Amino acid sequence: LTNKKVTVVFVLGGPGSGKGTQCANVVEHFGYTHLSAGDLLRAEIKSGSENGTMIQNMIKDGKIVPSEVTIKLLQRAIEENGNDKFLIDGFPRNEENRAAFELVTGIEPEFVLFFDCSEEEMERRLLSRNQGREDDNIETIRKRFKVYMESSLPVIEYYNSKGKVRKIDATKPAVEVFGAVKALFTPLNS
Ligand code: UP5
Ligand code: MG
Repeated sequence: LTNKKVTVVFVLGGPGSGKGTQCANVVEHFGYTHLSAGDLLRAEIKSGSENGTMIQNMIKDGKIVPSEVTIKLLQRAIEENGNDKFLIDGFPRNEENRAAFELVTGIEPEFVLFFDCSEEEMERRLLSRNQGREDDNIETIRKRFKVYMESSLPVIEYYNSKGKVRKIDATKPAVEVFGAVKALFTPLNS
């Protein structure tokens, strides 16, 4: 990423913690552009790209797609968009994602929104989502939880050590969760 100066907030948390739901609220109230790494990867599968089959297999298995693929999609989305503030949802998912994104784009997050939710509640949400996602079956959900614990939590710990994590209790109803989210964005945008 070359000249464009952008503000980025990483939105992290386990599968089904409510990242997408809350990002939609932030877009509506604060004018950010929402970039879900998972949505970009799913769009890439649909577009019939050469990487499509590889991405599809990895998502079905709950694995983390190689960072060059995800970073390219995020970078393109940022460059093509006229906005200068972005919510990056569901990325970085491991230490390598984090380091590569920083190296390639030079972007450091303003802060990291962390949706903390019990696994029991996340599982319940994913199993009742019914939007035809190929990874919303109990077998893949268990794999996603494992990858989250092993690879993604360390990224949150890294940012926590830098004082950048804003932790939200995401087990509560969505309206209450947004109350807490709103309080974090309001001082930045008024
Ligand atoms: N819901 C939301 N909030 C609620 C609340 N407070 N109370 C009750 N219900 C609530 O919400 C999930 C469901 O819960 C919805 O039905 C919602 O209405 C309800 P949602 O907002 O969709 O949660 P979210 O955290 O976005 O869940 P998602 O399933 O999208 O999270 P994942 O992190 O698992 O999925 P993502 O799309 O980011 O990634 C999918 C896969 O892509 C990964 O497993 C991986 O294989 C791959 N991937 C990469 O390889 N690299 C990346 O960088 C990103 C993804
Ligand atoms: Mg999501």
